[in-house]
Amino acid sequence: MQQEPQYLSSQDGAVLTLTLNRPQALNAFTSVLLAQLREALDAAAEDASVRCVVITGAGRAFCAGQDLSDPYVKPSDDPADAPKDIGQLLDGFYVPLALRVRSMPVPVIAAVNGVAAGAGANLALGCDLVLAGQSASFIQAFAKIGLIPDCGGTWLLPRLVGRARALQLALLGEKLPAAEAQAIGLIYQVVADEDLAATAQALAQRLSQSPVRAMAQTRRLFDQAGLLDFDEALKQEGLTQSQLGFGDDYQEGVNAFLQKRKPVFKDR
Ligand code: T3D
Repeated sequence: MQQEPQYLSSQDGAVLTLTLNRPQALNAFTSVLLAQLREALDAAAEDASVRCVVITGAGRAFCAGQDLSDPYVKPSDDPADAPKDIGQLLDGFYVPLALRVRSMPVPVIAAVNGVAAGAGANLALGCDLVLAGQSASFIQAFAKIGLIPDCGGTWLLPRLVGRARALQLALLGEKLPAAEAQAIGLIYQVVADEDLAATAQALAQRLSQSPVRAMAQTRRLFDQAGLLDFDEALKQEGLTQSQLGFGDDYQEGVNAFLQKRKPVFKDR
């Protein structure tokens, strides 16, 4: 049976906005929502009319992480039942979603409109640019239920803020206000709550008119750089620059500069 969408989707020009839409549960992830969000991103990745994606939440929260009442994870009341394997939830839903976000051919913006907890926080932090309203907050809630930071948290947190801060966030599981998240470099920018949606859309429109193919390659090279030595990173830059140099966007960028006009980028 077809499930009701647990997110909203709208497109303005080349900007696709996906809004997690379970406000009664602070947009906590059910297995249905996780699958639907990944499918929406898969479709966007194949759709040439989409050149930037914004992910946000409906109501007062961005996302409270895994829905702890979802049958997929809720411990059974019957002691005779075998314990549930949370690893299957990760393999089946969180890993494909986190990889999908990180491999999108276009920039992805998180517009964090309220609390972002657990996997909800790490979904946001895996996006390319994270904007937050001033009343938003980030919580590595896993520590409180005996789990480790998932949805990419163990990889993202130390890279974003260093080991000491990452351990502080992960072990203490305390609420980090948006302004502090910006101050420690966890996120890009905090704006007034009432300006968040407009700021995210303006940024997304700007990015959608930019050379997005090169941006996706920049993200890929940043992500793999930590595994490479300097020589290999230089080699990878050369290979990628070579490919981009054959693209239309490079021709367009150079021609537009020389002709003193605004470029029109189309590659994806
Ligand atoms: O098995 C696995 O878990 C594997 C997967 C792991 C990935 C993860 O994401 S683990 C982390 C899971 N998330 C959490 O532990 C966060 C739980 N929520 C909270 O700590 C708090 O709700 C918040 C700090 C996020 C917000 O607090 P507050 O006081 O603003 O709101 P509230 O009153 O706690 O919540 C409002 C409603 O949302 C409430 O429902 P009600 O009483 O009005 O009917 C609450 O139960 C519901 N809600 C909030 N978070 C979740 C949730 N329902 C289900 N799952 C949630 N995660």
